[in-house]
Amino acid sequence: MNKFVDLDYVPKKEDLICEFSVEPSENLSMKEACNRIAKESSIGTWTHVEHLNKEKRDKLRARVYSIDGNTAKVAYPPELFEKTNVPGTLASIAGNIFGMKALKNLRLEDVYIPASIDNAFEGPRYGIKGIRDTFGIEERPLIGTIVKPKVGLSSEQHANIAFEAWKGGCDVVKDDENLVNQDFNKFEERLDLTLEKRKKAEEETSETKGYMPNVTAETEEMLKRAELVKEKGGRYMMIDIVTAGWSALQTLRKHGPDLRIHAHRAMHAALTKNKKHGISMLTIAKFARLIGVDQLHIGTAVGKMEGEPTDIWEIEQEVENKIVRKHEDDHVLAEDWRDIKPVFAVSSGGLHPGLVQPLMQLLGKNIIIQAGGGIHGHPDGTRAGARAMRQAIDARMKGIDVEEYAEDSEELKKALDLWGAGKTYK
Ligand code: CAP
Ligand code: MG
Repeated sequence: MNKFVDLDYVPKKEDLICEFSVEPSENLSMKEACNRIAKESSIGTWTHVEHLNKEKRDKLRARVYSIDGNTAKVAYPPELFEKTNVPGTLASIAGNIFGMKALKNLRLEDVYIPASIDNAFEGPRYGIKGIRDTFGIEERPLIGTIVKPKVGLSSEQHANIAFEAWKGGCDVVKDDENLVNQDFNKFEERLDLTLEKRKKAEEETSETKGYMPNVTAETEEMLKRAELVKEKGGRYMMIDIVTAGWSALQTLRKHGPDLRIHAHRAMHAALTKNKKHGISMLTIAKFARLIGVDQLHIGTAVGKMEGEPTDIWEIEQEVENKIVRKHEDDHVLAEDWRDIKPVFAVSSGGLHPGLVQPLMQLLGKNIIIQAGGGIHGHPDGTRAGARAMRQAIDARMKGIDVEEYAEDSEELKKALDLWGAGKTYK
């Protein structure tokens, strides 16, 4: 009966493994619920269908090989998947099963991706090292800002604010996730004006600066915008990976120009926020790394957006390390990323200079720290806000307490007076 549950099965290295948290519907055992998950996500349906012979059924069926409390591990034979097709793969392991009446809740916690799938993808073009080399910044976190207000500014205002941020000490400036090609701020005009200001800022500061224009759009249009960025001398493109979709991201990585990819994750929380149901951010981050983004928003723990410190730390380890070890208690499967480069983790959302210390205490130096409100909301404006942010990072890099450092840093002092100094992460 429970043909898809085989607790004696030892998964093969070639299998794709999923770890699920499962809450069966009333009157259904965990074992039967798991059976249905493996069945629906591989070769089965609600009733027996005779078209596959026994040999094929044995070869292709998914197997639940471990059930521990509400955690189940399922092994999928690699033949089930078209190796280069992320949407197709997710339609199996993260598809119909979420809607089955048999389950009250279901959460895909992690996926082990076998070598056959890894090898089919190129991963990030630049990765952490490539990005650090671009800017010639070896150790400290990169400092970024999002031009604020999110939308409503003209292209000219946008470019001027970007200039102020670069001048004050930001390395990268990005468009917001919902700024695309609106009438009040057209993509091409914004690109031209902002790149002009980037050049000026580079000349005046003798530092390399990055502008991350949001190319998110219908796929063909997105590719056109990406080409435009390349043509005009840009180094980056930004994409909203969840709203644009996996297929669009694959296309951009494979057929888009040679630019660094900044991945914003707007809408991820519709999938990730409910701890009992949906898909973990860890899983989303894995597929983003596999396809090949260079920078990915992972959360802050200390800022305005939801996210437990441990979860965010684990996501950082997952995107940055070559070998990820299994965390039995936390639903993290072991992974070997082989030749796939590390992704630069981005922390953003409600950050300000007073939060740099606790943030770096949690995530270390290999992060891109972004602040929108926490830079443009500085009492003396954007340039001072960027200075304050840079001072806060310098303080942490030198191991000096942020409040002590602020005694000789006017901009930092004003930022701390306004927003306070968080000493440790909550
Ligand atoms: C940050 C931000 C980012 C969020 C998204 C915003 O601005 O630009 O989109 O960080 O969250 O619009 O909120 P502030 P996450 O610095 O002004 O908060 O990075 O967690 O996906
Ligand atoms: Mg934003």
